[in-house]
Amino acid sequence: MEFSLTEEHLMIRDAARDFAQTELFPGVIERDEKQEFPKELVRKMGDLGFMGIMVDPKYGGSGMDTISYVLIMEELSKIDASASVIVSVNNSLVCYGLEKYGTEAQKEKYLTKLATGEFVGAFCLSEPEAGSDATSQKTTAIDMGDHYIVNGTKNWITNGGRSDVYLVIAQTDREKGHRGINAFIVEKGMPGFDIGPKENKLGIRGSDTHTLQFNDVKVPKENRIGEDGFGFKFAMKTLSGGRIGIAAQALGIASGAYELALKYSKERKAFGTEICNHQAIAFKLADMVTEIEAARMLVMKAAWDKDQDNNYDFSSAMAKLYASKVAMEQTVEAVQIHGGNGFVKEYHVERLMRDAKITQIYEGTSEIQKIVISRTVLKD
Ligand code: COS
Repeated sequence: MEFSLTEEHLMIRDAARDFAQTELFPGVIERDEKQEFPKELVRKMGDLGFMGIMVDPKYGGSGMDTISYVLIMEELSKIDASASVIVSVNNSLVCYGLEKYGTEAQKEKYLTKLATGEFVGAFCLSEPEAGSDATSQKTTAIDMGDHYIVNGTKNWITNGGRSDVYLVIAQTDREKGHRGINAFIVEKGMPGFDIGPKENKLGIRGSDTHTLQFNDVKVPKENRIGEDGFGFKFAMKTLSGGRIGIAAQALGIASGAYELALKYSKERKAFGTEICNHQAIAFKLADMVTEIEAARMLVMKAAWDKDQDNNYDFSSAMAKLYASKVAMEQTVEAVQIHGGNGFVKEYHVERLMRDAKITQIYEGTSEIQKIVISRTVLKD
């Protein structure tokens, strides 16, 4: 058992904290209000190596471990969960998927640019009728010999209007069920690939979420990822790592709200003393910090499992389930500690509360995580 972070981890965490405070913080309220994608900040995160954290340096990545990834995600998410979801999707759904399962040619062509932040990536699994029920893909990819013809609609796609590379899951052979699903690399601008309107969201409003339309899009065969029929397993394996990123995002949202609440409680006075001196508030802080630390342990365990090459389907599902619950509950508490000010944008906690909700929904709802967890414990 080793609970301490290495010197290198501490340096990485400090660098992410510094970036979040100095670069993300200044415009975060405005970006949330205007639903503005942080284009320039994404470029800066690319320069810092945050867009390809775990990618091998030979493909332009930072070559760091998953512990480093969650440390960065936590720090970014304390300040701006819209920026951190861009990082999470690019790293754990797109870069990881390509590095682990892509061909050398695909890595050369796409991963090298995604890992540096020159390109941004999106992961396209959800459909109007296939969110949790991910095997029910209606999008089709018909095998035409040297290419596929893709038709269908994808929903709620993060980075949807801002990506250069889209990993698209589609059904090639319906008879084969989930074994007839494939994953493809679709490039922005391919004829027949259209980006629909942007969603007007409750939270993570600075991230860019769209419906995507595929009308007879011709995708070369060399853009298929893995063997024929590997697409559903590709999606599941990739999402297991994605869930570690979202769990770390939830942890960051919760700890960001806690830090604000702690500071506020030491400044705000009521009944002749700072409100932290009232047990009603002190006990809330005690619960918050305990819950957040428990979530941190689960997030770190899942990251450690991935770094050790252990199976992390189970630990990532538990980390996401628990950290997202903590994020939702503790951001509500942070608003409560702030009282009337908590309801006002300038105090930041209302945004964190709105941002927390999505962590219980995307990359597998809490109910899906319970399916994964319960199936594992009931398996034998
Ligand atoms: N790694 C590798 N393979 C996996 C896997 C994983 N983590 N999870 C499932 N599979 C495989 C199974 O082994 C099975 O393959 P075989 O039949 O060859 O053994 C196949 O995938 C289908 O699995 P299963 O029968 O369990 O499918 P279900 O339809 O019951 O669905 C859940 C399984 C619910 C876990 C899956 O659909 C899921 O994760 N849904 C949520 C998707 C999601 O996160 N959506 C959000 C979109 S991204 S924002």
